[in-house]
Amino acid sequence: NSFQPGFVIQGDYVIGGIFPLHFNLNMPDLNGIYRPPPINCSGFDPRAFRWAQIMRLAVEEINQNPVLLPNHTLGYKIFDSCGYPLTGQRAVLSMLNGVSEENSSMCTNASSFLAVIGPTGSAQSIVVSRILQPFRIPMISYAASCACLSDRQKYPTFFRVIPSDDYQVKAIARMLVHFNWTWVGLLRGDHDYGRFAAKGLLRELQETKVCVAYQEMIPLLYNHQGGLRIMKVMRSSTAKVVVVFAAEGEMTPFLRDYMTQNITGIQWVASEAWITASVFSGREYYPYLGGTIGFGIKKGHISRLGDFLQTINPERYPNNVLVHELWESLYGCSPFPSSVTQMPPCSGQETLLEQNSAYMNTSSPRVAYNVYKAVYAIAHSLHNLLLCHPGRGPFQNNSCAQSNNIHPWQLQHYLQEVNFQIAGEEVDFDAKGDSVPYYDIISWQRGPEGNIEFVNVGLFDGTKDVGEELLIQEDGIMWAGHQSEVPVSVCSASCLPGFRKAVRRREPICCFDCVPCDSGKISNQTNSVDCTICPEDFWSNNDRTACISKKVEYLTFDSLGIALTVMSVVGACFTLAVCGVFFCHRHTAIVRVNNSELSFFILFALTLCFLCSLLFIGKPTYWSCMLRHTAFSITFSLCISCILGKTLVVLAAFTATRPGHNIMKWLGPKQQRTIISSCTLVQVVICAAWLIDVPPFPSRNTQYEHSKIILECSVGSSLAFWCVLGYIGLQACLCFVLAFMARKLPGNFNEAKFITFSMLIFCAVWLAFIPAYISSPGNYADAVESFAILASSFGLLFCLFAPKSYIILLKPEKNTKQHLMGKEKK
Ligand code: TCR
Repeated sequence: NSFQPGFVIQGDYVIGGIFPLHFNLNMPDLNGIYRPPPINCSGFDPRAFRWAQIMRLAVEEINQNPVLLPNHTLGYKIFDSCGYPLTGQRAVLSMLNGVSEENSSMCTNASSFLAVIGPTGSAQSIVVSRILQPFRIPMISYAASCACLSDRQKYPTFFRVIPSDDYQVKAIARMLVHFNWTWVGLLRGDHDYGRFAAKGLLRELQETKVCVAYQEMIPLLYNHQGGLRIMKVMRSSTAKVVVVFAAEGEMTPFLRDYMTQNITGIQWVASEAWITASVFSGREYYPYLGGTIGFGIKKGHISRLGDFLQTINPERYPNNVLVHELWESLYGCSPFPSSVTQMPPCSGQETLLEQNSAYMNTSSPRVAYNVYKAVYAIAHSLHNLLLCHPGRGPFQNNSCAQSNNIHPWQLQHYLQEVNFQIAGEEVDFDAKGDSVPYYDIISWQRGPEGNIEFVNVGLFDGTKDVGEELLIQEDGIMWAGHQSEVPVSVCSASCLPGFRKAVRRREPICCFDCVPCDSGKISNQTNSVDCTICPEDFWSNNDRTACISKKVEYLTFDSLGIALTVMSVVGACFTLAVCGVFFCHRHTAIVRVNNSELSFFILFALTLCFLCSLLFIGKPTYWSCMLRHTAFSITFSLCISCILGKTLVVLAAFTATRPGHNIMKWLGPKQQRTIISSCTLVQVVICAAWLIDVPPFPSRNTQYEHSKIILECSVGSSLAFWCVLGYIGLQACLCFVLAFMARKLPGNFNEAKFITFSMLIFCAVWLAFIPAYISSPGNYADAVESFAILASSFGLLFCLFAPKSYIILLKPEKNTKQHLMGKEKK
């Protein structure tokens, strides 16, 4: 056991201290066949030794303090827990057994301890607390932070001056979210601290968008294979940020292997237990650990710390093994060489000045400050206990504790109540024995000599409102790999606007694919879960990032519209020109023979037909829609009626030449007009019925192409539409049949031939029109109809009038009655 000469003080009230003065456990073979040898601790830890010194310092200060505990002295005994539960148990048992330093076989009074300070780790604290419970001895841990220890039912005598890890995991979760590290690895030590902290972090992360890529455990008794296996996982994972809940003990061998494996690019998030471990601050660590960030407990100022620590040296404590070990570990030499150690002898010139050594680093004590606070907490409680007025005490019958026989449980009562100031900071315990949740954010930055410095870059104050707890000064921080930009650790890069997340099967939600939104849907934020449908009359843009109003389309004066216009105007002009020619030559044979009045009618109707096609160009309006089909059908009807009339006349004229037939009597100009107008009238009536009942109307077609609104004329009633076309078709067919019958009739200039031909063209055009019209998209249907009108008009114009015009203009010698009838004379 570790109380060493010079390091024990007797006092009126004795407190015990348990510190992990060594970090290595040499487990003997416990196979039960032979008596197991004692367990050996090795690997001296100067940092823990410093904590023990702080306890001594605090007790000395209190004993010298005339205000705190006047007329009483505090004593202490310090035990080595060796950093393991097993050895922690051994420490507390020997403490309770009261092994005396003079004679180790003699027991002293077990209850001489009023309180215990320590041990460090949660796992040891649990064991120690369990053992102390029957004696109701209160314990104050300066570093056991496991949230599990907040359970007053299980650990009724447990107090601590370190915040519960519940706050730390909350803080780490906030930080991961803050830096958008959504894909992290999680390492933990194999102990209660690591287990509960990892569990707590996973619980905290459940409500965030952070996912844990892997979770690995560093073995308690570190071994090379176990370490390499973890490093393989780390290397193969895409998670660049690794959160580690471990203590210095297992981190040291792990990091040694990590560095020999030469893994870089990992951004460490250190738990509080190793974020201030100065063993890792050497310059060789910087390439691997530089930029590490984590939460450290509050630091404090202990004014006499430096001076006090310097009083320790081998000359002053020649028989103290611990001081020897300190020298050995700090300077690598043995102050009093013996056969046991293989160290070279010390020169005697070694001085404790190095600020960076694990022992003398007094710049910002954190855990050490906790030890200091814990001792003071006991002193203040004891002080309050002794101030008790008889008859007004807190115990049964308002009694007080007897100053010469204080029971530990009486002190516990005062500990629970204690509230005092130390270096301007208030110290007290809540009902669960916990202390205030406050952390500094510490970042490992390169110092002037290339070594690592622990720089304070923010804080986490758990007493603040949600959302305001975390405060980080990010600028100037150098991250892992000496990078000035915050490292990125995501499973999948975030989806840009225009895409949505698609979760991969059997993978965490942080891993997803980005799928572009369908057309008509958009997402305007990064990382959208869904694409939203555009409102009516809106459509997605090409990038799918915004809804834009749909393009409105109709047949306008673009190239197609202009071509149609030109054709229709040219057609109309041609017709008028033919009309002019016929009018000038109205007295010539060819015009007269061929029923000039009807010809003019036809030309007039054809002009209208040409112009009709213009109605299809331009934005459909209420009026233009009504006019479009009706105007064209009536003019066409008129036109074909005239042609029909003409055919009848031709047919009649020749039949009439046979004796006994007086058909011409029935086909005088008057009758012709009647026939024409009645035929047209039928169409007019159909159209009128159509307009009155279900008139065509402008409509918006969004079905054909979703990104466009096509303005078109809905026919209103397709029955009416096809009736109208059917009627024209009927007329045309009739005309064709009659003309066909008359085509063989004699005469040099038999019009019936041309009529047959023109009707053939006409029918061909409109037969072709039907499928084209039905299958034409949107506004092209109008163009098709318009084109059909033009084509059939041109067809009629040319077939009926080109031959005559040719004779009139170019072959006037043939333009005689003799010639026209010539064939008959031959
Ligand atoms: N809680 C750890 C042990 C520990 C520690 C430390 C050890 C903490 N902080 C600083 C050495 C130095 C936090 C536990 O086991 O509960």
